[in-house]
Amino acid sequence: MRRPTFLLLAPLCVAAVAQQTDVINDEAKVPRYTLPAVLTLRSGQPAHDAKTWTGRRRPEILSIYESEVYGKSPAKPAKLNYEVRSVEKSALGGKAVRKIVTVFFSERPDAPKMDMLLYLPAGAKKPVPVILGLSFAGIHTVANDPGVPLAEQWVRDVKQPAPEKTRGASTTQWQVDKILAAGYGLATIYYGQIEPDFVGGMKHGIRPLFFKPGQTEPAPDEWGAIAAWGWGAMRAMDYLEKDKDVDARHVALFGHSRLGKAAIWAGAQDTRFSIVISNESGEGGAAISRRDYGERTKDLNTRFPHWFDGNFKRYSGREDEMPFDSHMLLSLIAPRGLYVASAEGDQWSDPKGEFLGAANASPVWELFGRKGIGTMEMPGLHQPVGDNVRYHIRAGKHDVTEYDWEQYLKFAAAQWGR
Ligand code: GTR
Repeated sequence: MRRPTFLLLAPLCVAAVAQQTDVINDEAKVPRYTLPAVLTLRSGQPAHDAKTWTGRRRPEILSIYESEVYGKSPAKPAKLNYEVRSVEKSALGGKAVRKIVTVFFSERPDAPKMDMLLYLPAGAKKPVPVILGLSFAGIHTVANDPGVPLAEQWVRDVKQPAPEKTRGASTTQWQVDKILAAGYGLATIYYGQIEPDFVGGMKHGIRPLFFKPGQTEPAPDEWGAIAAWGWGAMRAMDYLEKDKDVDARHVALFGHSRLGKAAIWAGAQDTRFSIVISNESGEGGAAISRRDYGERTKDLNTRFPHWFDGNFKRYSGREDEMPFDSHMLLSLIAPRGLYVASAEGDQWSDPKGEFLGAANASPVWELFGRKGIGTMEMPGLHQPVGDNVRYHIRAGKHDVTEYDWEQYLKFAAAQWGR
């Protein structure tokens, strides 16, 4: 039986790492820390108004994250092309219009390209808002063939034209019926088409397209895989802006786990996303890095060295020296809508650290006269808090559930007024 490899491997490796003896899983053992001030310029001057924030502080934080964390990404390529490969007018039992669109990053025939699966509510009278998500499988199958190295399987299967075998395999994680019923569309892209997710996967993805002559590795401040996935989401947005059935002013970018990190970083850079949703993005995403609880910078850098840029490696075990922390990253979404969500059974992602990232970013929303999360008290289970910055923690494991989507759709309706 062919099954998405990621779904089989990820829970096992998370469990293995969680058993490391030096990982803190006890709130009483978390050492004290001090966060860098989000509303103070590097010069020490305050950034206490929206103008100073937007004109001076925001670019400072963005450039810190570009150089020290995810790495700089290139601008949109001049030769970006799209092909709408199919339009089915009556998909999902008549509830949806289904489009498959291929985005070509380069004119080179062997260059990577990505397929977007787009569902729009049938019978819509005007352009609809869309939730865009990077996905772990989508319409691509990554086989689980024992004896064949993962890297080979991945390359073999992703190089094929989308076989659509896994379409519909993760219906609980993608609540398409609820999304359509809310009057929104859903667009997904398989992240492995942008760059396969393993050490050495880079050479099969988009990053080499932008190398200078003779370059074989990104420079220490150039993009890692997370930035590459996020860049793919921005290129998907380029297409959505051109699709007349889509209301591109109302596009929410969603991501779970490592793809939650990618969604935050793409949403931080690209203000066309009107909402950013981080589902259990954890360390290197919404969670405060200085809070030594669950996953740490050194775990990311040793287990997933391809995710972040070269400069980020210097912060392993030295979180206190970071000139940034996740509240600063999340503040880059202001004054747009931001949703951060956690799961009680996902302590590796540090739910409280995720909450504190959102809570400590919230003063930036207030500069724009918009309410942020409104509390510094971590809420109990199933009690979403906040206005333009919202947070919840639910029961259950590291996953995306119906409950999560119900909250995201309520948030989108409040943000978009439709
Ligand atoms: C884990 C990783 C986390 C999270 C997760 C995922 O192994 O430690 O940072 O991103 O993977 O993406 O499932």
